[in-house]
Amino acid sequence: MNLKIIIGDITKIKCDIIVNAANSTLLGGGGVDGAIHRAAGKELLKECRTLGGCREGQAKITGGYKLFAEYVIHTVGPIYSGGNRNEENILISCYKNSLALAKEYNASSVAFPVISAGAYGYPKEEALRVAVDTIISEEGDMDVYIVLFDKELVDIAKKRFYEYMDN
Ligand code: AR6
Repeated sequence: MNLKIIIGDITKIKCDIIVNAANSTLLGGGGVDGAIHRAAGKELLKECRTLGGCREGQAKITGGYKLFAEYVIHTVGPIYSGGNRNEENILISCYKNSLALAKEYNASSVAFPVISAGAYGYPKEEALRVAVDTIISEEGDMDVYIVLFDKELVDIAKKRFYEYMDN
C-alpha cells in the first residue's frame, strides 16, 4: 500500500472511502464517530441500524451520504485495558479487515483515523505504530491515508514517522 500520514479532519478528506472508529452498536458516539455521523447526515444512522452491530476487529461498510467519500467502513477497535487482552491483534484486524473491504469495493484511496487512540484509550504512539506497520505490510496499490486530528499524535508522527508525512 502507498501510505501517507496527513493532518486534518477525516470528514473533509477527498477519497473513495473513509474509515470510522465505531463502537460495537454502530449507532454512533463521540470522537471521530460523532463527527462522521454529523457530516454524513441522518441517512447514515438509518443504514447503520440495519447492520446488527459489529464485533471488535471486524468491519462493515455503508454509503457515505453527504460525505465526499462514497463509502464509510465502520470498524470497532479494542478497548485498551493494559495490553494483555489481545488488544494489538484486534487492532491489526481492524486495519486488515477494513483494507480487505476497501479492496473488495475497488477503492483507489482510503483514509483511516488512528483507531482506538481516543476514547478507547490505546496508547497513542503504539496505536499509530500498529496502524503504520499493518498498512505498509499489506499488498496492494491503494493510496492509504492516516489522518491525524490531535496534536499529541502529530508530534509523535513527526518524531517517528516523518518519512510518511506530507510536507
Ligand atoms: N478526524 C480524524 N480524526 C479524528 C476526528 C476527526 N474528525 N475526531 C477525532 N479524531 P475516538 P476510539 C481522532 O475517540 O478511541 C466513539 O464514541 C481522535 O483524536 O474517536 O476508537 C465511538 O462511538 C483520536 O486520535 O475513537 C466509540 O464508542 C482518534 O480519532 C469510541 O469513541 C480515535 O479517537 C471509539 O474510541
